[in-house]
Amino acid sequence: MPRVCLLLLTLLLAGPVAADAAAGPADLYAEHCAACHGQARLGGMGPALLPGNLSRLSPEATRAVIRDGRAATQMPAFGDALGDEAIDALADWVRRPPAEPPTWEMADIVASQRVPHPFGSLPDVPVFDADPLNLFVVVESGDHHASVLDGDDFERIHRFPTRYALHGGPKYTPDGRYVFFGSRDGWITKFDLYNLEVVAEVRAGLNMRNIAVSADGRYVMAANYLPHSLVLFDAHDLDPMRVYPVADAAGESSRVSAVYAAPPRGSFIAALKDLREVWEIPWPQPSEPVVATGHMATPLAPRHGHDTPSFEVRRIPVPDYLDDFFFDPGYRHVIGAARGGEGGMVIDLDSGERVADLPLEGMPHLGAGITWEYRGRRVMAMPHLSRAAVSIIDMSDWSLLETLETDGPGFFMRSHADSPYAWVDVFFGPHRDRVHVIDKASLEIVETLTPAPGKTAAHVEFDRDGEHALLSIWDREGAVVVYDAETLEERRRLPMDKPSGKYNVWNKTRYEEGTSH
Ligand code: DHE
Repeated sequence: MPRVCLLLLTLLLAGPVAADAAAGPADLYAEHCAACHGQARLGGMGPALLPGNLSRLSPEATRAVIRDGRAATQMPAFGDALGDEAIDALADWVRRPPAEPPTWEMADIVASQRVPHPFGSLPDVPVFDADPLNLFVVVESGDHHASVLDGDDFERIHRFPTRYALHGGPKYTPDGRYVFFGSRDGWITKFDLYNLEVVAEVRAGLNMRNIAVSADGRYVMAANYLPHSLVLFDAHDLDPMRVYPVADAAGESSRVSAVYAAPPRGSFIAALKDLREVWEIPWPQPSEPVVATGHMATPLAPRHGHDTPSFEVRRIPVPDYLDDFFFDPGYRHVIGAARGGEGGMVIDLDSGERVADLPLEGMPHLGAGITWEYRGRRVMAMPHLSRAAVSIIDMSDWSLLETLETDGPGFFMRSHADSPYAWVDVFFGPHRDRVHVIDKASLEIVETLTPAPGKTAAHVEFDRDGEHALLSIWDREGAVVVYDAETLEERRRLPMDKPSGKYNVWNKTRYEEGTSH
């Protein structure tokens, strides 16, 4: 039974009266919240619960989240289990600063680093016969492991334990040899896919959002919720290079929503959660002497639109907070949305101007967006986290082209340039065991699959040639189901422990249009 369900069951059995009468807020926290948010409120599977991280949440909204849960997260509703009094006390308590303010500074980061296999010390030849560019890494969130699959015959090559609660997509070096994982509690793990070994690890923060790897594979940037920072690493052995405290000119600090690599710009782009700014941080270009690497698989275009020195911050003021965002393929525009907002906005990253508003009510999941060519123009499509719909936007004028009704709100969407179909899951609601297949030419749902009745089906990833689509059965007794991407027939079913995301080396390193980056 999933942990959240166990928690709920315990709460339901305990009942509201017992919870109200017996316990103070610290005890309530220890009993109901600590498993996900950490004993010291520093975050774990759930975010840190400290005043600095709750600044955008009013006291009433804090109570509402505890009572009703939070859409599109693992946060359950405690309204039936805790009485109003207990909820008020808990909401008030998590908004108070802890006796010892948590810190995680450069010295802590340095002390956390371990390098079992320094860069260059392991053989440069894969220990397996499979095509190293068609491997899949599958994150199994049930028992915190990852599997490496051969993308041609779908045999499992290796399975290894990961840090607790990995979240977000692992990121590859451009040659596909190394993959970097990020965990919610701040660990970055570098794994050598040729030798199937963890080669370096470091803890970037206490509560991390995600990581990005520069297009030349030389630098890793980590985005943190706690502390409010970005941290730059040399990718070779994960040596920390620089901590960027994230604050505006007045000293107001912010969590980082996420950081991404923008190869055509030669920079990292970070969106901030509590400040109306986007940060752009360029990495050194090939002509600059600091880059000395044999890993340059992707030629870099010269930077455009700015002349910020390497590793310095260019601040781009934006009209609203960006909780969730997406880039056009040229990385000229960022398409962003605030979680509580009524739509999205398009911002020109060179001028910083808002060039369009997008009519996207119902929490568009922009991070899951994909694009394709449709009748001579590029369109982008995304599911909504609180609406049973997929929106399709014409990127030539940012108009809404189509809204497809689905069987429930979705989380992930996927395609491949060589596939006629886009896949979207139904992640929430009674039909969470269904997945829709959309014809990219007619913009219609042409098939709805139910691979394991009663179990959540989510997150698709294609193989290198777009011939197979792999889908997760998101359950402790789950599986990765391999479909023929053209006939939509099932080819194989590989048992796995709550497989969440799957990441194909070729599609990721080639920035394939149908997948996440
Ligand atoms: Fe995620 C990616 C944010 C909840 C599973 N999620 C991401 C990314 C961000 C993000 C910014 C992109 C990171 C990257 O790849 O570099 N996720 C958020 C949230 O803000 C949200 C809604 C609340 C939160 O808890 O932080 C959230 N995410 C979840 C879940 O509840 C999911 C379903 C289960 C889990 O593991 O926590 C979940 N998120 C994922 C996965 C990806 C992801 C599997 C990678 C998708 C990909 O294909 O790249």
